[in-house]
Amino acid sequence: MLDMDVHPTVQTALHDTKPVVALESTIITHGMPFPQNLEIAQNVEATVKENGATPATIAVLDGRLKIGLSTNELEALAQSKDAAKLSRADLAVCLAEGKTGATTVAATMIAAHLAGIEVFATGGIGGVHRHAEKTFDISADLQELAQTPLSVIAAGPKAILDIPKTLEVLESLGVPVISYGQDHLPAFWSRSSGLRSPLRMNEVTGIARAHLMRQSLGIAGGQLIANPIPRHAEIPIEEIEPFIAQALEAALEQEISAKEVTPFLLSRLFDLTQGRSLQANKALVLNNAALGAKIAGAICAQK
Ligand code: PSU
Ligand code: MN
Repeated sequence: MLDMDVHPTVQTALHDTKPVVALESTIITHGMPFPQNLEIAQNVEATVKENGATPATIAVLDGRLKIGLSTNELEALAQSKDAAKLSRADLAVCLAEGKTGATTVAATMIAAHLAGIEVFATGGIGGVHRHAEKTFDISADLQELAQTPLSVIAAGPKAILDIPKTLEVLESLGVPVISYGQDHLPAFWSRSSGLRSPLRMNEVTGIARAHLMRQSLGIAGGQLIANPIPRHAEIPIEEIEPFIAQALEAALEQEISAKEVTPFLLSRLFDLTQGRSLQANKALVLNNAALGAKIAGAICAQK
């Protein structure tokens, strides 16, 4: 019943067991403003290629599941104002109704896995929101990491979340959280969350080995690689925290809930930091794309 449109470059790479890196599209439609979103999405694809892998940006366009977008499709998606935000809960309905939507981390993992892709690079994952004990707002991304076998490269949970609770849930779900090259868990715009990372790995080859080992053990789910933002682009946690507090207050006042919470907070932070949050976002997502390509390459080499 499902028939995916796998871009020819992605199809060839997968057929030849060459490295492929999946990329999400909610970051494009709901995470960044136009036209910077398009420029960044194109740069991310170019970075994956420069690091020896084939990029596959994933989205649903007019009811078709796209694994890899053409130049025109990427442009159209970046400009669209009515693309839905698709997580695990929404994917089938969007496809069944012939609509258009951007995939979150959760939905991108599902689609990438269906296509046979094992590595996925993004900016930040969803997690446990602050005050989740009242709102119950926990991203479906966490459950997805527990069941879909991808290595996901992100810059750590965003500091708009409750990071200690996010770590606890990931631990309960059996998701390895591996910080790349440092002891502390990074927190998206900041290199350190101030919390110790559950795991640390320094080598791409080791990360690839752990990915394949998990498969050999038959353990469901993936691994989360937390890659710290490059030093030059970092916004230290003390600097971003007051802005986060303001953004959270605005969300509460305007009664923002469910899927709107994350996009609302990101857009408020963009305004409050006068665009600095977006520059940081750009640097970290490019950094993750490069690491993702290297991990995908190492996995192919070890197969
Ligand atoms: N990180 C960003 N920008 C984003 C997101 C993460 O820098 O737009 C998106 C991702 O697609 C992630 C989603 O999967 O937010 C999480 O949304 P929620 O908290 O509603 O599950
Ligand atoms: Mn949520």
